[in-house]
Amino acid sequence: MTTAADVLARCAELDRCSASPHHLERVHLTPEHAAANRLAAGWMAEAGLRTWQDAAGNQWGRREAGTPDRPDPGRPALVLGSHLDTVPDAGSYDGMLGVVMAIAVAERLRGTELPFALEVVGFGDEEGARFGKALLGSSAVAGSWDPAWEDLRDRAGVSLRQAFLDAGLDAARVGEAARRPEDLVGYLEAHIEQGPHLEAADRSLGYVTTIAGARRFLLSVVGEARHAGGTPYPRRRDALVGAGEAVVAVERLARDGGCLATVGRLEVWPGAVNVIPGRAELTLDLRAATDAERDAMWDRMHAEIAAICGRRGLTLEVVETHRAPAAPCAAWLQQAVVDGIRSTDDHGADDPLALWSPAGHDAMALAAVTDVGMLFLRCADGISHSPDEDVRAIDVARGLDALQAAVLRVAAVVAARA
Ligand code: HGY
Ligand code: MN
Ligand code: MN
Repeated sequence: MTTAADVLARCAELDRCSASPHHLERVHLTPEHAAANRLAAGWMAEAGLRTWQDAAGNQWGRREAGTPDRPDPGRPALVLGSHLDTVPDAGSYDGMLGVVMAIAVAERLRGTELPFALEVVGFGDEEGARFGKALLGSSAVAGSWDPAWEDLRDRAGVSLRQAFLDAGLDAARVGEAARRPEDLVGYLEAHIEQGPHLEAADRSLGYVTTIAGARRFLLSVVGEARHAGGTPYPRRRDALVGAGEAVVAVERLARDGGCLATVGRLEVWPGAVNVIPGRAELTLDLRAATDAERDAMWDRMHAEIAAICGRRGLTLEVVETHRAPAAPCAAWLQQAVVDGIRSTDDHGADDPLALWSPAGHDAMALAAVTDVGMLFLRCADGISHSPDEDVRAIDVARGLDALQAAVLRVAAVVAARA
């Protein structure tokens, strides 16, 4: 039986599939992504799953309903999984833990009769780190693909369309990755919390009620490059000072307005010590508990940043690079996860902790095509999107037991419907 130690060892093995030997970085449709898919496929096959890579670059495994000796082929599938891509300089568990736990649960249930097929998926791009648009892999599966995304370019200027070709895929065929609602029972994702609440409550596990919808933008502040010595202040249109004032306003508005906004990247041109910056580009990631709160906050932020630029003689260019609606977890799958947690010896397991997720997940894309549920695991100090990401073996052990019990709870519900 696959143990928590096996899961942690596999997450460590996946760390080797990286763009750099010095830090973990694995983005969509790269050789390291292909290597991670091959590793996951090998573990899926060892768990008795048939494996394939879909037209969007996601890695899949499937066992049929019934039992290995008496399969009931072609039944709708319960899908377990998460993502295999990472942010730059990532931790080992955001995404990968959920994929490896899903494979472990499939292996544990190998001989168990199920009224549905069981599938495991490793999505190829949840973070959006390469092309700016997140959830590319799961959006393809949900049938939400936008062909305009194929013109998106990474920082080296490679288009998504070309990246498909480089990976041996064809963007024109991405529609083949879409799944029909009638072929799916639901989707369950185990994921680290990426926040402090489980640790504060001294719990291994929690269940997710809803996943916040994020909007992401690329804001360009345009001024005028001029001589740092010869240009008096009244003649300056300094793009960096304007962008800096905007960054501080973003934090103030979000903090006062109960939202979460982050400027993750700021770039300045021409970037010379003795030149007043003529252009500054900053990314904005904006989230809130509801889409309405998020959208109202964007309107306020946009107006204030525009006013800052106006006062400074700067122009503002706005490109929205990503938008995902908030996704509620289906009540019956929340209940299955609750029952799963209750089956463990977690602290407070008789009354599992409900959490909304400010972090985005593939489940929010899958919610467009099937019901979704999520199991959260404690992570050290709530840290994520950092090499300091860490999980305890006991939490992974309890998570495996809870996910396995949740699958069996779903099986009981589905069997009762028949
Ligand atoms: O950004 C997020 O919330 C997720 O980790 N992609
Ligand atoms: Mn992430
Ligand atoms: Mn994630």
